[in-house]
Amino acid sequence: RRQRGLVVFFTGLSGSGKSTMATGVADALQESGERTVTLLDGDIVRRHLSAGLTFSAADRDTNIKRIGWVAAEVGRHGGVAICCPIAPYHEARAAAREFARNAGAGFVLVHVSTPLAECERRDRKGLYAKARAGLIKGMTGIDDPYETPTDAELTIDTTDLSYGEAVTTVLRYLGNNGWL
Ligand code: GGZ
Repeated sequence: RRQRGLVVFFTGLSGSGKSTMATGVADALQESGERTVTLLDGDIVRRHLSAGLTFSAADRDTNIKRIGWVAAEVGRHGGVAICCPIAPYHEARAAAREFARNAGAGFVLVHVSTPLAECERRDRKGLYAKARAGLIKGMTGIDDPYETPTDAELTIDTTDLSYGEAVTTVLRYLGNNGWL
């Protein structure tokens, strides 16, 4: 019998480790051969599904609702969708959860809670430095809001975690809750 669909939705600041963890979880599930996995990575979504959207509050919400809707459709058909946008607003995250619920899919919100200071220390794309210098406006965590989730199934701070430990934490949660 086909397994129930699932949406694993990572949220957190730029540089928090969301995308890395999402990729690791997606690879592990894919390799297990048990489930078909669709990874909706932030960068790729913004190049295709959400091409043309800005980082205004309204466009961020549109982006998250599109991701949430597609993820729920994947879940409707028994697949696992893994998403990793910043998703700074509670309301849009709640809408994504509701889409999944209406599609009969599970929804696991993973808050990647790595603090701003650590994300800024990593600054892999140099965006925080640019934001501090005033070259970029509306950078999440600097001069744009991030509403900390109060409804996350899992909260993971990657500051002192290896890649393997971070991925294992999510896989263990999914296993313990009957998703694997
Ligand atoms: C936040 C920004 C911004 C601003 C460009 N604020 O580290 P990254 O580079 O790869 O991840 C960030 C990505 C965020 O896009 P999302 O689609 O995930 O955002 S949202 O969920 O809010 O719609 C960052 C880059 O885009 N980026 N400008 N102003 N991140």
